[in-house]
Amino acid sequence: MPSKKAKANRPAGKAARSPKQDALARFREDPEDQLLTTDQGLRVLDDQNSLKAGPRGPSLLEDFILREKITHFDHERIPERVVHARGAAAHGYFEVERSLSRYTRAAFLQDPSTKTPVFVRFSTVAGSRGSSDLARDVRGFAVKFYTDEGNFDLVGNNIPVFFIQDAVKFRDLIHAVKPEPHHEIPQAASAHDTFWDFISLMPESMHMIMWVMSDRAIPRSFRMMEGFGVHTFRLVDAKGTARFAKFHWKPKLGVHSVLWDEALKISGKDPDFHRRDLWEAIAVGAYPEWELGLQVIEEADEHTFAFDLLDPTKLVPEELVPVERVGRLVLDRNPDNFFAETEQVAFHPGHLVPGIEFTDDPLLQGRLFSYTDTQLSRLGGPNFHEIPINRPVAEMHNNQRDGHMRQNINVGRVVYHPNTLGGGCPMQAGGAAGGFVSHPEAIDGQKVRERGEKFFDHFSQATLFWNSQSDPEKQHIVQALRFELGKVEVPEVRERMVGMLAQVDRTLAEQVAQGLGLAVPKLAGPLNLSVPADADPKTYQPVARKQAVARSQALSMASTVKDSAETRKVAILAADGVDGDEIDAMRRALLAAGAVPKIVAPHGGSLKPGAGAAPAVDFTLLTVGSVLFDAVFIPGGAASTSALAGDATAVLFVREAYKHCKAVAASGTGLAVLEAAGVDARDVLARREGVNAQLTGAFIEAIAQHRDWGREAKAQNVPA
Ligand code: HDE
Repeated sequence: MPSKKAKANRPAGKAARSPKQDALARFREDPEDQLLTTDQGLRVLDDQNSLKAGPRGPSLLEDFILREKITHFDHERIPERVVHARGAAAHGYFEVERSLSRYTRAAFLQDPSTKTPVFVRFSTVAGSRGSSDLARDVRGFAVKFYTDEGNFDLVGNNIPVFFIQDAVKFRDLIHAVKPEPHHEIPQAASAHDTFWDFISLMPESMHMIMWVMSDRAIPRSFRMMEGFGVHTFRLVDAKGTARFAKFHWKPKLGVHSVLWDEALKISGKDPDFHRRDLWEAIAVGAYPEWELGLQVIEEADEHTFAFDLLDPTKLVPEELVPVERVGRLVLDRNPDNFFAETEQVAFHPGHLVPGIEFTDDPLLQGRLFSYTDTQLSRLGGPNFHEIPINRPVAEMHNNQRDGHMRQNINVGRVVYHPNTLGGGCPMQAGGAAGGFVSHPEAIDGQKVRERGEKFFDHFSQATLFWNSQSDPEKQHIVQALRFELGKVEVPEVRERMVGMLAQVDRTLAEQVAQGLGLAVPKLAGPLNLSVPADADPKTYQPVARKQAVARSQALSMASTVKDSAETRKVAILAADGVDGDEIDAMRRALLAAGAVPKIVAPHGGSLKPGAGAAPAVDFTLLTVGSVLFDAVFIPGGAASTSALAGDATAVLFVREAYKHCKAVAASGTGLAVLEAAGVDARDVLARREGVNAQLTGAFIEAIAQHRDWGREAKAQNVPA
């Protein structure tokens, strides 16, 4: 009966078939043309009235249909992730460009014709499930590869280093950043006392702090983020030769961010901004794409660096070890159901395949315990690997049995090994049949609670990061620290933090201090107060080691890809009387460049044109803001532009776009709106004579550039 409507209810799913999609298809439940039933398959007569003793009588306990409905509803929630609770995900595939047999025996990395299905979940770390996408935070970038040899999970972040060096401090870090326990304030924010109190005592976090205070922590889109495996991993080839490796994801669209002022406003206008962006891009077929990059280091070179490869607060500068681009990740299908897939997916850095292994990084070692453990309470028991999204496409046979919500119906009487009654099955594979062989790393050490000597160089790479930033990026870091520390109430914590920043860079500390109304303090006593009880504090203090690289271009977003306006959202600001021909000319050019033009107007429906065709309105000014767009175009049409010039919301729209250094263009009488907004037409793209190829070309180029940072200092004075 309602098939047309039911179809409109479905997400776009044009993705090519894959073994994982075939497997998931068996679990999809589709109500199209079906009758309503209970969980037992009993057809439901009437879903509007409970069973009562007479029309006005009490409900009857025997109404098993009512009881089933309410009971299920009462148990719809599961515990959210302790960290990374807020996320969005998509399906896709991964393929290598050419065989990686020179590094690894992993089967899915041998042949460019192998398309490995993946499920990728992006997330923020600190906030709850319902928090804003635009929090200043690290983003999770977790990839599950469904390979023929079992699932491989690369559970990384969009920042290549981490706050702490040892898993033993993770709980403390997270307790410090989460809302304070007495009043549960603030949500999804590090700008509060407990976080900075902890950080001010942990010099090892200073490199990561530089990254999270940079614009990397407020991405424009998940599609415009880098990803990193963070830890050093091991690749092992068919001969058993092991090499160290760092994993990178390089986005095709480049690495781009929003400004903090935008982030704050987007959180109000559209807290689902990143989630929506990912969904919409995939739904229209603009599939997000990344290249897989590898930094490979011979085992013999392990100790040749100024830093320790096992220290997760350090990166390997690309100038020392270049990133080889080796494969392609494409996301081409939205999930059918958020809970079933995005919420129930369970990642684990210990999900490995032959040819990829972890190292002794003490942060990674702790993670190997945590991820299975956390699923036991989050997903309710040991059978979470049987949930459709978590099932491998590789066959799974073992003697694990029973437990909550077991799905498999294991046949036979033999549930142990060795056995004769089951013919010895399932049999051990052995290395030749693909059994996982752990790299026989030599271990000879004393049992100690210590860390490697080079771990104590806490500031050199923080300084490297700072020195590698462009001036606008440096300014944003200073502003971020002024904001964050400005929210700290205890003066000693603020001061201590500024003292710590002075270890990274004097100018940075001075600029932050100035904003806070402080002098840069000289910290009295040891910098590192997280010292083991019996250790001599002196041996635990930061030591600077000479680094081989003073600046690294790859660390600055200024050097990212800026060659495309694809998927960029452009607001065409218009009102009744607009010149429809100008809209058409600009819209055609934008669509040809892959951009997404939308008409924003004072009212909905369609506009009465001054010339040309009547444009349909996509959004009213009330429901959006320029912070939700990458660029603004104001076409001419005397009645339209005089209405907009007199409309405070429209004027604010333009001012904000200008202030946020976005591409702004105006044609014909559109220049009057610029004037009303106090925007100097020479600072943007303006053509009194109307739209021509030069204007559209320059506008598209400006959009591809992402922002005109040169405008920022001047634009600060625009009231918006
Ligand atoms: Fe995680 N982390 N983590 N983490 N992590 C979790 O696992 C943990 C760390 C990362 O989209 C949890 O299933 C410990 C570094 C991502 O589902 C939990 C330590 C990096 C995700 C957990 C770390 C990450 C998680 C919460 C320090 C970057 C989201 C729910 C020893 C390399 C995955 C869950 C998704 C999730 C523990 C540090 C990345 C509690 C103990 C470093 C992307 O198990």
